[in-house]
Parts: sequence; structure tokens; C-alpha cells
Amino acid sequence: MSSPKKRKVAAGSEKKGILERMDESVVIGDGGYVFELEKRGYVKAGPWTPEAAVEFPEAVRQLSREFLRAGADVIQAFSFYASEDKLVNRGHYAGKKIGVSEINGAACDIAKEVAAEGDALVLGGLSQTPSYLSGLGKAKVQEEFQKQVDVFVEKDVDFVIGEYFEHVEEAEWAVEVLKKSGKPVGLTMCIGPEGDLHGVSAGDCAVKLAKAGVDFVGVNCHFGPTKSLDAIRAMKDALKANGFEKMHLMVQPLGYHTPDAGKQGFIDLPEFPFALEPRILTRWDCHAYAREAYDLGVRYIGGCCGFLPYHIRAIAEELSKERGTNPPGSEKHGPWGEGLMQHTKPWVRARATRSYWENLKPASGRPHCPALAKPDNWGVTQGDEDLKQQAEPTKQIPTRKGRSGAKK
Ligand code: CBH
Ligand code: ZN
Repeated sequence: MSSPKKRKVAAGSEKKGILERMDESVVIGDGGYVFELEKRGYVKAGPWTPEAAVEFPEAVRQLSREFLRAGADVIQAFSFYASEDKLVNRGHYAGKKIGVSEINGAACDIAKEVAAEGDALVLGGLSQTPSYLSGLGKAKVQEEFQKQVDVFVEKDVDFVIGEYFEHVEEAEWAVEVLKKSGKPVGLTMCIGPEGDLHGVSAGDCAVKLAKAGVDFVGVNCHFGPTKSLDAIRAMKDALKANGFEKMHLMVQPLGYHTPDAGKQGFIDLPEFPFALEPRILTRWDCHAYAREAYDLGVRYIGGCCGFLPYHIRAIAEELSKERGTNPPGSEKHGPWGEGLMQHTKPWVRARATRSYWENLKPASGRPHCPALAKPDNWGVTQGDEDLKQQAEPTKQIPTRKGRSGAKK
């Protein structure tokens, strides 16, 4: 393995852009922010909004730095769910209002600062809106997107994406607005191999987005690597069949295994969001994931919720030959655990091999737990009365009985 290098850009030299980097090699994304910052005590589970960029910039900066040290080529502005309608959704502001310009502005400043400590690109992202779920229409939804893009343009991020879209119709509306930024545009939907929540197949989603003018397309969140890559495979085939074989692919799956998830992904699993830990990927799972994604031709490989810096580091290490470098975070350990040769106990030293970790079937240590779960499967989505979003917090715990999607 090559020795760790700090890939600082020489003063005055231009950074290579996202599309050039994908053409030449492979781009490594960063990991999951809202999930990790929630665990660290800076984000509220439920709303999942990013006001921490303003309230706790140090916490956001620290996590970004950890991803950079782990080998990320991209630092995302912490702007997930920063649309104004989401910021007021269910009243979680309760008198302490921080708006989209303030959040996205602070988020871009942090991302720019950290990205410049390496050779990373700055990403501005936006995502699906409560306005869409409530059926408020294209003009209103695009207005929400525009307010976010305005800040990305003003802060001059390197590229923009729409991420976490469950319905391709809304994603197409996002692309229209994102393209007005004049920056490279990517779009990842939070779908699996079964496609979007209105019944559009994963392949058709990719083709629609290609026609809308994205520069790269793929999936993020909702499913672990296996199902996410199944969705990518479907997208790749459909893109090829429709003359878009040159389109770059991006994947940022969950850091959790989800073989039992249905169309709605991990949101439907009973463990979402506070008991997902038994499903977490090991670093060795990330090696396998990175290899499979690369061999499939994906050139933007990162992670979403559950993905921690050490998962990103495993991707960077797996692809170190292709990238010609190892991340700074690898300084503290050799590949495939060779540092274990320095362990005090001989049976642990015996584990200092690739084959040991590659072949291990890790035990969960939970004798009374099932290996798989039964998804909730309420079956409601956009267009359904139950999904109209409110400004006030729900006061009563909803029950499934009588819901439109409920099985009788
Ligand atoms: O935080 C991040 O890293 C973002 N780039 C993506 C977040 S995906 C968050 C899912 C929230 C799910 C929900 O609405 O319940
Ligand atoms: Zn996610």
C-alpha cells in the first residue's frame, strides 16, 4: 500500500471538479451527518433538521474533519432538510427560528473551511419537502428549493445535488432548480430495487432524471449496500438501454444491513431510528461494498445514515490502489488489521490476516433477538391524506387501524 499522503493543493492551482474526478478515478463521499450528530446530541431525531450548523458549528466541523481524515473527497454542507417548510414542520422551532439562509450559509462556511484542509470538494445538497408530501404543487416546492440553491450559489460550492427523494416527480422538479445554479448536478433517490413510492421503477427513475439533465444519478439512504447496489444495477441497465451509458453513478447507502426492508426502506423497520445498532456494517462489510460498487462502475461511493468515519476509511483503503493514495486516518493501522501482530495475546495476533476478517460471521450477542424483522408496511405515501404535513407537533400517537394502506 502506498504511504499516506496529504493531498494539499498548491496555492493558485485549481481543484479538479467532480465530473473530472469521476472520469479519471473514483470519488469517495463522506458519511451520515444527521444520524451521527443526533447520537452526539446536536440534532433532534424526528425533524432531523440541520440547525446545528448555526447552533453547534464546532460539532459539525469536527465530524467533517473526521470524514476528511478518513479519506472523503467531498465535504457536504450540513444542509439536509433545510427547506423552510421542513424547518417549521411540526413546530419543532418553538419560538427559536433559524432560517434557511442562515443554516445553509453557516453549513457552507464550515464545509469550505474543512474541504480546504485537504483537497476535497464542497457539496451543497437539498432534499424532498413536506410541501410535496402535502400536495402543494410544483411552484411551491420549487420555491423551497430555490431558497436553498440561492445560498449554494452565493457561497460558490463546487457542485450541488438533490438527495433523499422518494418520488421521482419531485426529484425532477428539484433538478430543474438545481440546474439553474450552473454547477454540476447530481441526484440520488432514497429508493431500493422496487423503485419509487409512486410505483416508478428504479430504472425509469434514472432515465427520467437523465432526461431532466443530471450529470450523475444514483441512490442514497433507506437501504444498506446490497439493496442499494441492486437499485444501481437496475438504473445502470435502464440508462444504457436509453442511450445514457456514459452517465456517472453515485451510491451512498445506509451503514446498516436491511435485507428485510420493504419498499419504504429502513423507515419501516421496527428498529428505526433508535435501535438499529445490531445492523451496523463492519469495516469489512465496507471493503466488500466498495469493491462491488467500483466493479459495477460506480464512481461516487460514499455513505448515508449510519456511515461513520471508519466506514469511509475502509472504502478509501479498499480503493487505495485505484486512487493511488491512502487516507491520513490509515496511519494508525495497517491494512486488514496487521497491527494486531503487536497484540499481547497470541490468539488475537492470529487474527492479523485478511482472510480471517473476510470470512468472519460476526455474532450479534443477542440470543433472544430475531435475525430479521417485519417491516411496518402502513403503505401510505404522497397523495394520501395521512401524509399531509402539519405545523403543530402531533399530539396523539397514531395507530395503524383504519389507515388507507393498512392490511385488513
Ligand atoms: O445527514 C446526512 O448525511 C444527509 N446527507 C442525508 C440524510 S438522510 C436522512 C434520513 C432522515 C429520515 C427521516 O426523514 O426520517
Ligand atoms: Zn440517510
